[in-house]
Amino acid sequence: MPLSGSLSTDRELNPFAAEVREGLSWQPRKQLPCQYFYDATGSALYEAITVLPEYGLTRADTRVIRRLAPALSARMPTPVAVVELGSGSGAKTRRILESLARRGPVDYYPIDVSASALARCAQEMAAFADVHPLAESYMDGLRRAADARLPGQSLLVLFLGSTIGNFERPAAQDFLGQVRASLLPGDALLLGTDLIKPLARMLLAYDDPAGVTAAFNRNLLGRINRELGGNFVLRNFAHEARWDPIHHRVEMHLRSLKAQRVSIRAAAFECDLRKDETIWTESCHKFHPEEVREMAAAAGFECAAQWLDDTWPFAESLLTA
Ligand code: AVI
Repeated sequence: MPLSGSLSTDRELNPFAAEVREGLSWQPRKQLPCQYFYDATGSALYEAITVLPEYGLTRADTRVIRRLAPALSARMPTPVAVVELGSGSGAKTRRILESLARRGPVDYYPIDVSASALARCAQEMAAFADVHPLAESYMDGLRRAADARLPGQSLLVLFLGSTIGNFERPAAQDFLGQVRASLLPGDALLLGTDLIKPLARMLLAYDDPAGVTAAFNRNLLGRINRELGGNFVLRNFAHEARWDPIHHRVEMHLRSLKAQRVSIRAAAFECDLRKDETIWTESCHKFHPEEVREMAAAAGFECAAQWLDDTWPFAESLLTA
């Protein structure tokens, strides 16, 4: 129950506190926004997830990029600027920049909220491109990079790692439309999407036996405790991954192991959780290759090529404006 304060003012003062309060007041089920997973602890846990044997997504993404880099760079009109949405340290992008750099000078705009990841990225990519790091939201960064475009320069936008799968489907569609609106004919978007695969495989990827994903999920409560003065007792919550067959997504939840009351000082908020009530923390949507092509077409793109990984079904789609 909110104890005080107006939501719009709070959002400006402390967006994290406002979103946590809003999410835990949500009916019929409580939820927390997944973008807050990534504090220093959460980012380190996510790095660990990407090398788990059960989580093949990142390895598949890297394999496909390695394979497509020469063909992709041959297709892009030069000179070219590369804009990466959520670059992290840019490790996967290296191959693409390397290939493009063989054809001429490249401007690279990595966009990420993590200043430390951007600094690492700038250092590592400096050998292949002029790096212009942007610590902004995806769309603000993309607009800024588009505004800085040199005459005759084409734009290649990278949205890798199936991050689009963490958006609700309507939001994903809307996002593609916004990206398209920032591009000109000849520009392109390379979009990574994780594909539907056997159920057991998808669930194990989000509920690994070593418990790394469980720790990643619970860390969201830990972050609320640390940054917002919450009093969540982490051992009172069990990690849960479930498949939603209607929306084609793995959902992550935190199940309350008993009836409990929690309070969050900086959000001026407290709420009760029933035994077995869950807090929905993330959705990881999975796609069919043809669905990606349809979404692209609805956003005004043409799907010029699609590369798939057979070991871990994953698609990289080249969408041209
Ligand atoms: C960042 N994103 C693409 C990951 C995913 O698979 O949806 C986040 C993640 N959550 C749990 N494990 C990985």
